[in-house]
Amino acid sequence: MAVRFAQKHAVAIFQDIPRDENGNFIPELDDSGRETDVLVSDYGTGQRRQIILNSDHAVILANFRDVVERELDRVRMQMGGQTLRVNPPSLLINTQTARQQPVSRQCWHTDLSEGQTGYVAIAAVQKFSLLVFPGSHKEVQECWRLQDLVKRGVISEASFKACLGSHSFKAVRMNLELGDILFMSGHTIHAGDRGTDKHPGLRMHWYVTDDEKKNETSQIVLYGDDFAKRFH
Ligand SMILES: O=C(O)CCC(=O)C(=O)O
Repeated sequence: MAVRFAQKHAVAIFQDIPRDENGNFIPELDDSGRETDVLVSDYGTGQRRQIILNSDHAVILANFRDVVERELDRVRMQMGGQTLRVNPPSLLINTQTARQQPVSRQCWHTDLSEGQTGYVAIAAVQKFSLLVFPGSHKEVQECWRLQDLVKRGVISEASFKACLGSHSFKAVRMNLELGDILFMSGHTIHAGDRGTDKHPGLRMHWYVTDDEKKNETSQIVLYGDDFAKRFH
């Protein structure tokens, strides 16, 4: 039932972030054709899909959700996170028509931006995999700290690049089975993996944040090629 529900109601999520012919990111336009602060996303073949489970969907995987949310709450309290809130989860699914290959990998990103603190919990309803750079939240936070120093004129762009370091990072493929829960900082770099043939890989994502989770996904290419090229 949950697979059929997700196949019917889930909508495509980003796959990558496109650039124009000059290599620049492309701003979305508002109704009057003016550029906004939001960048255009690339949804690829639209096979990675999600639906946010709000109160209208209380019966969808209710027992599974209940068990996981009790665990999330226990972790939240142990982390002293009285101010943190568990946002309604998203149900994710990989779709594939008879003519399509399985979904391909997403671009590297973090789920929360500089201004948002909290963590992400991902629970497998069916087996699936995710690509993660463990510990990369430290690199991301250091990059933001240095970018802030550049913005305030404390260090130069050249010092920023020198301070980023040359160490490169290799992603780890996390294979999750039914009931496994992966916890990571909202600033950990990761990507949805390529899919498995004819397998929906149903999974649920929760954001545990100080404020209501808004769309704060940050693709790491936005921090500059010098930062992004170290993660592969
Ligand atoms: O495919 C997945 O489970 C990962 C999706 C993801 O990381 C995201 O949409 O932020």
